[in-house]
Amino acid sequence: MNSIPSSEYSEAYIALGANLGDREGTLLEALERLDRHSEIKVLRCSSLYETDPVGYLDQPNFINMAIAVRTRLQPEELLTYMLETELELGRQRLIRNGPRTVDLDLLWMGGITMETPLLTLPHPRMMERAFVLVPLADITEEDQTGLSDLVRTALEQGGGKEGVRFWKTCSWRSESAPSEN
Ligand code: PH2
Ligand code: MG
Ligand code: MG
Repeated sequence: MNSIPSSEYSEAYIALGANLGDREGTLLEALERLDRHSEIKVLRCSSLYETDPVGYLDQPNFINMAIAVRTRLQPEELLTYMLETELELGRQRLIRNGPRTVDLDLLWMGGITMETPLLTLPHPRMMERAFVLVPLADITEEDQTGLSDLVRTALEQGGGKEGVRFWKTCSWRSESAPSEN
């Protein structure tokens, strides 16, 4: 496993999904909680998409989106904070691939590959899922680690955007927005 020098920032990509309760509100609250961490900054967010459930079909439609963050955390530290955030927002794990108030999946982190009992990077199923790829394509243009080409190719070769419908743009303040002071 390769670790990142503790002084270095990396850019990480996270997929978010929700299909119970106030789906959009919960996703935006997750963004706030990630950004509130002193070592995580949310850089960009994709549009929000409404998506047909994949895998386990007898459940409500999801809202899915993706974000890019900058962090000095190690991958497993970031994942641990993501899992804590899921729990704080009411996530329960009852049915595999089943309904959830919020799901935060770490997809890609600075192009590194790793496999531990807790975490595999890149995320092993990300390139097969339109509900991950379509949002991701909104925010990978700036990426310097090869993710943009991988996402574009996977979208061209896979089933395209089937089951994924634009819902609304993300209202998260962008990095370049003027600050208040
Ligand atoms: N997540 C799953 C299983 N199926 N389907 C959609 N549309 N969106 C998801 O986020 C999703 C899913 C397991 O994490
Ligand atoms: Mg998931
Ligand atoms: Mg998950």
